[in-house]
Amino acid sequence: MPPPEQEAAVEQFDAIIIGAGVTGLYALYRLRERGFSVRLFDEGAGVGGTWYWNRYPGARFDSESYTYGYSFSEELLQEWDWQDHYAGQPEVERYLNHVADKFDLRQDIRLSSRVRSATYREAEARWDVQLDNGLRSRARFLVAAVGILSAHYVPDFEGLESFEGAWCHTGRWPAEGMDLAGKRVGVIGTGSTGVQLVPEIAGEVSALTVFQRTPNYCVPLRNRPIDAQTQQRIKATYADIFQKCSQSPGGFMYQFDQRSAMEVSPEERQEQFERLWMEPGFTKWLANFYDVMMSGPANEQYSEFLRSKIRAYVEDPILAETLVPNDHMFSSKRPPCENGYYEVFNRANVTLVDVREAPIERITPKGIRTRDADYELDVIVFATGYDAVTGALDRMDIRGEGGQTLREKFAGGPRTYLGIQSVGFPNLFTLNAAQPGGNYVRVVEPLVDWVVDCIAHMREREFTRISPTPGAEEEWTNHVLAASVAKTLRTGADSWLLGANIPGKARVLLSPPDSALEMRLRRAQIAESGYAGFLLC
Ligand code: N01
Repeated sequence: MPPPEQEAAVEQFDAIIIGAGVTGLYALYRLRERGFSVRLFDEGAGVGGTWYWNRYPGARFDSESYTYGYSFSEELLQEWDWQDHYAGQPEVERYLNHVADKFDLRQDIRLSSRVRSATYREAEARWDVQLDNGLRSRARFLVAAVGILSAHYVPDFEGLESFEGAWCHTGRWPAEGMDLAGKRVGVIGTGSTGVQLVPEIAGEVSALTVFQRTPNYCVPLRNRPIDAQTQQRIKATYADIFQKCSQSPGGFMYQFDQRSAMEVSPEERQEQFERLWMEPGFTKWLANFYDVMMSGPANEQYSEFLRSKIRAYVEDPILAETLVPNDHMFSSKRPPCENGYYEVFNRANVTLVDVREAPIERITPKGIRTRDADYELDVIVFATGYDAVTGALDRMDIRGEGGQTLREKFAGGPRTYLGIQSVGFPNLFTLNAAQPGGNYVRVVEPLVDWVVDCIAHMREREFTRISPTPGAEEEWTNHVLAASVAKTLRTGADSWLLGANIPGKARVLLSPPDSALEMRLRRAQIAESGYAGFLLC
């Protein structure tokens, strides 16, 4: 217990939110609208979460801007002009700042405020939250809106501290930028981030060395500016756009072609593959034959189609083969959307290093040493991804009933009910573990609405504590574990979704295995039934 003078300085709220990304901002808006007192803390010096931190050149949406924006305010929808079909980071950050200003959210946000610990005080059924600077606050409800991909991961390469040049992780790209002009730059990682970054900087640097461990199926984004007429049409049809998104499994505005790729003639199949190839964004994935998204011959056909596209882009056939994925199938990971990625490897100043063939052994003062060679570099960029979902929770010391830590509880993967709550951690909502993959804001808005309705329901009934039943948690966790070992496309690749990118991390699905649509319907049923599977008292 802190001494009484410190105790008096502890601010009290109905809810504390951690994270000022798209989820946290919306949760703040909704909770305040319902009359709750709220405080939101974020480590960053600005709002935006992912869109604040990921300032690397090329960072951009892979969902259409107008399907990603918030849907809750018609005024916001009508006044905001998206510039690009797939907005770049600066535009998205401007948008989220506009939202924070428009809805007067900043008064309840404390930036540059990293949460160090959160401790559940059983006698009061309240969470005690402490920041790095020692400031403490307390609230009945704790909403962890810490993001799926926010705990950036730098592999533990020996010798990094000896490197004489500059280095950074893409998820911590400095606001003032990195000085890359005329430099010898190494990029480690060829996931969505590396694939966006590489073509943006290739023309600016003197030499670019790309260290690839696993090649991906990258598809052309085909971004373009939104013209005035299209802008008008988008604004007039928002209701229709969001309706379409709400009916699709992942919150995108596309529906699968209900035909199997294998029931049409080879010519018709090829014609559709080629036609979709010329279209923007995820149409190639989500408006394709439905079975392209399932293990089996249709997926094999499409994977082979994409391999042929990669081979056509890259002039040197041996280099092309290094860029062609062979160890996993299309759609087992979210496909990176590219803008000139493959063509970059035809440039004289770009080198591809296959680190599966010759692994990185260490960082030296002058650059990177692989098993086969030394690469002299002025700058190293780590596009090496994230300790997904649990990483951001683990970086805080969250303690529930009996002093149990969430870190221990989630050591074998999240043990939750619906991803939302865990036994032993009452009144804590882990929103980042409850988000199925998909079009982020479309997935998050209904989830936040559900949690805020639940909190309002508790206030109405004068309940002070909510936690899952042990049976509900057990059943859900088993459901996730079963999906984690089932032979599906999703489990067929070593991705962050399974924790497979972090050495020693349990291989378990980190997001609900069910689609966003299924999760929304399931949550609605649970709320209607009086929150079956939860104990409210
Ligand atoms: O991270 P990743 P990301 N030695 O984990 C490599 C979203 N996103 O930041 O594949 C050598 O996918 C690693 O190799 P491997 C999107 O959902 C969206 O790129 O593990 N290499 C891989 O190549 C995406 O899925 C957008 O063999 C090492 C790379 O680093 C998610 O974020 C834009 C290594 C990491 O790829 C994550 O994408 C960007 C090592 N020790 C991201 N460790 C949009 O378009 C790791 N790698 C909206």
